[in-house]
Amino acid sequence: MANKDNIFATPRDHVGDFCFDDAVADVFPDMINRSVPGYQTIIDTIGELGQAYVTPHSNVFDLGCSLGAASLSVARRCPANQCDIFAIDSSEAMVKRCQRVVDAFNLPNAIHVSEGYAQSASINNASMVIMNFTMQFIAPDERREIVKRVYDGLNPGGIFVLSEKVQHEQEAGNALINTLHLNFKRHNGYSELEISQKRAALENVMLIDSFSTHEKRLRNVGFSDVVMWYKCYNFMSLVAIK
Ligand code: GEK
Repeated sequence: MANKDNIFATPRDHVGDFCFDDAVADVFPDMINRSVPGYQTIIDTIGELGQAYVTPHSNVFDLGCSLGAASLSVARRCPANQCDIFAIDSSEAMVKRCQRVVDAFNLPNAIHVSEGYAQSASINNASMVIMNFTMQFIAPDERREIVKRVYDGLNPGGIFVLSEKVQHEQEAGNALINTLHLNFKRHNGYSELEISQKRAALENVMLIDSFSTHEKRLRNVGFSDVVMWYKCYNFMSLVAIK
């Protein structure tokens, strides 16, 4: 069973910025499942998209892979030896555990795990690039450049799966989706203290855009279509097609 996330359960005098350290990596599956509505559906669908779009002898990049859930989903769904999957994360704690997870399975497609920044990943011969809730942790002024690099590294017809927490552009609607998400977290057993301390920890670290900001950025670098295939409260997943 996954370790329970109670990182923010006790009162803190000072809440520092959130970081992906050993404590977070140890409870990550529980944390993300109780915080992101539909996380497992998104992971399963990423595998299904891989099955449909990954072409023979191409590369797949999973930028901000954490423990490798999206990479594993693609590795399992694609025909054997179809692709090389590069799972990259900037957190040493995540990468160490991700490597352990990958080593524990005999997978039909290779997953190469490495520590690094999405900003400097060398993306080439890609039929699929995944950023599953990673862009939101990257400085807003660096986002366009990453999207451009993803576009340039994709083969024609390749896809970019971008999942993000988003804000609604009008205040009333934004309050509505935030409240629904808050209730989702309460329902999943997070206390008011945990919710408020985590919110404070993420305040300077997770900076979210609206759907239209993402869409404009993707179209601006050249993606021919942008499909929002998933949305629940303030979480969405897009597929941008080259
Ligand atoms: C999943 N995709 O389970 N470059 C690379 N990695 C980064 C960067 C960066 N610049 N900044 C943050 N990260 C995963 C879930 S979690 C989402 C992704 C969440 C990494 C960070 O270390 C963490 O592992 C991941 O992005 C974000 O499908 O915690 O809400």
